[in-house]
Amino acid sequence: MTSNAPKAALKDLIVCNDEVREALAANRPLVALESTIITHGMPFPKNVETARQVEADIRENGAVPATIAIMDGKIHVGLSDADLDRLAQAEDVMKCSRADLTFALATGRFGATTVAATMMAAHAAGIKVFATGGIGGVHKGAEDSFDVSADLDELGRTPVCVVSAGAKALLDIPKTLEVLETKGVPVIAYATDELPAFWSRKSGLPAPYRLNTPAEFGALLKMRENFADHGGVLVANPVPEADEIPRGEMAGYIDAAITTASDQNVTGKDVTPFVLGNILELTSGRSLDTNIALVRNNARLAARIAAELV
Ligand code: PSU
Ligand code: MN
Repeated sequence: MTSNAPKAALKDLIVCNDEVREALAANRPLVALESTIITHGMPFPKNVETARQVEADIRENGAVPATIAIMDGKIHVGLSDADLDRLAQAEDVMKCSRADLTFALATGRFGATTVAATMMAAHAAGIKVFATGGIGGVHKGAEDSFDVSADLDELGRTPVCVVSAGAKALLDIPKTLEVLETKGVPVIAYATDELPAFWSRKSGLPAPYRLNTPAEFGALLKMRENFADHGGVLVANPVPEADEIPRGEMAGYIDAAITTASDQNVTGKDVTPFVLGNILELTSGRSLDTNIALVRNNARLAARIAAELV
């Protein structure tokens, strides 16, 4: 007789590499990394170079990196150099958010994990801190398209600390903040009063909260563990000044890229990769340099926060 009881927990689908397994067993600090940024956020070969560089940044700051991707029907936590190369160069890698994970796993497809799916995997593996570039959020025009990233729901339900450079400025940031508040997600800027906007240090919006040191984030996350059902925490870490593209300048590129996306009927999960690629062209690659700088900056902070939790 077949039973409807769940057969396996998500953690049974997880394969950790040796370094991650040992770090978990020894309670050493770990930082999860997503893979959509590699496959859908940056062009080859800068994507692999950046992925390796970010792993090195995490190590230099005292933590173990755990890049997450779907391969051969398993959720891989911690990738070998060979796996990272395969992923970065593979042709049709699925962009996997919560809705896509089972399909990628069941069909054995290559899947890159978004913020949402990376949070799910990190939590199942026992990793509390995750570094990314910018989270997905409420898209401009969402009142018509209903395009709201699953990242926001995941932040509302899964207890992982996500270190970002804020929401991507191509989103409707005020609406994104409203949804995060509704879902009970604390949004805390690092050492600034203004919410950063990915490529730019400023968004024109005050940050809901501010903390100034990794130790303060550590204390907050430990407090949060008393509320296990309270979901994630979003850290908003501004891109270093030397690497930013100021908000006024970005606004023109973003508007142009969104207009092109809508003229070409790009919808749904293709919107974010398309707009990022278009902005890269419009800025002759400068947006990519900024993107790399902010991801590295987030990785360093995430490692220092993770070190506070062990
Ligand atoms: N930040 C980047 N590049 C990216 C993304 C974020 O700098 O490619 C990805 C993340 O994986 C994020 C996803 O979770 O875009 C959001 O996509 P969507 O809006 O379709 O949910
Ligand atoms: Mn979407």
